[in-house]
Amino acid sequence: MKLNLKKKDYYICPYCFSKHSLNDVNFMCKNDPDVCKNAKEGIVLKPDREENKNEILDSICCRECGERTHIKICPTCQAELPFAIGQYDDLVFAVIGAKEAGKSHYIAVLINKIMNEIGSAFNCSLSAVNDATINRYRNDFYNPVFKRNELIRVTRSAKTDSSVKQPLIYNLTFKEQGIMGKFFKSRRISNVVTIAFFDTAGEDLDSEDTMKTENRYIYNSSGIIFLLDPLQLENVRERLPEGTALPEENTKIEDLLSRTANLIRKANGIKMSKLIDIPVAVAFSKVDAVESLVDPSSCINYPSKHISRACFDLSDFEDMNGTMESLVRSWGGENFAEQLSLNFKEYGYFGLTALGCNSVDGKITKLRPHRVEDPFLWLLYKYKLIKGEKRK
Ligand SMILES: Nc1nc2c(ncn2[C@@H]2O[C@H](COP(=O)(O)OP(=O)(O)OP(=O)(O)O)[C@@H](O)[C@H]2O)c(=O)[nH]1
Ligand SMILES: [Mg+2]
Ligand SMILES: [Zn+2]
Ligand SMILES: [Zn+2]
Repeated sequence: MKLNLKKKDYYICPYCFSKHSLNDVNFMCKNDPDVCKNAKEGIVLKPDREENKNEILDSICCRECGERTHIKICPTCQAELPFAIGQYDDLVFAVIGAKEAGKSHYIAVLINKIMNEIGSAFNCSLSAVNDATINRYRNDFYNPVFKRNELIRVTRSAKTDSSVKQPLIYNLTFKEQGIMGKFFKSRRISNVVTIAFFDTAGEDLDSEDTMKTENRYIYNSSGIIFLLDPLQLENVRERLPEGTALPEENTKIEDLLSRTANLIRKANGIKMSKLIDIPVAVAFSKVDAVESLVDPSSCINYPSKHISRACFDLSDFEDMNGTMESLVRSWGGENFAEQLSLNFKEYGYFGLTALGCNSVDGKITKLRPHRVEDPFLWLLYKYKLIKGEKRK
């Protein structure tokens, strides 16, 4: 089965997830506060709804100062909406995993990879939709890892730090492949999707109640990247050489998975007899730390060829999917694997490392990301945004 992106006649606010018809959008005047009372007091401007059809209004004029404004505001939560809201399809990707599973580092490295390498291979480009995304990515993700070689700090609970609830929102714009093939790139746009990435604080995934209020994006998501820390698995902890630094034991992965599945079922009214159709990419994070337990000839030790082949390499995926699933099962994740197949229609197993090295005193010793793009490309493939090919 493949999922289809359909043009919608509504939009969903990426902050509060309320659903609105396309003409239900408010504006905010951004004139100099000394000039305009509406701008100074942050008065919400409501356009006349009768007049326009069910399509997104691009701008309106402020009734106080007459300035035209393009700043759109969600009628429910008053957050500033992405400028292209309602014009494109949107995908919400949630990265979940227990505390310390490696979510924040994964997001830091993945977004950098998409910006720098995926674009040229797939004739697309990723651009932040607002300053909040640019600033948050730079300050909380990019700067520590890429500029200061430092570990990112623990993500704080959304209950105490509301910035955690703010997604990183990007437009992924695909350009038409020119008739002359790869060398002459067309500038015509063939597709745009808005992608919101949510980083979650592992501690917020410890109770269904918190998930329901603080992590609404999970049950509204189009794809889930579920990170599994191999260092949390009993069989791995026992087999690693003595003296290996191990993180504290956190939430059991099968508990987190069943909590996630229950939440999605309840919120969307999906019966137990039905499978959930949100694709789930299950990925071992930190595979660098368990290198000694993996067969040296395993596909996990080779880089994936999706980017160099400029397609989703289905043969590589099949190898990895099989290898990783059997590792999950043999390392004590039998129950997890069963639960996954009993709840979700579409899933794949992956293995990756964001850092590719251990850290010493909070410093990243040698940054060497490996296979971080695989789950993301699989999701794009599932949504038919990139094509898949078997090895010839
Ligand atoms: N060896 C290795 N360690 C990693 C890697 N990624 C993360 N780590 C370690 O795991 C710790 C936790 O990583 P985070 O990305 O902060 O984990 P998180 O899932 O965001 O954790 P919370 O924010 O608490 O939910 C880091 O401080 C690193 O010590 C990796 O690729 N390899
Ligand atoms: Mg984190
Ligand atoms: Zn909203
Ligand atoms: Zn004004």
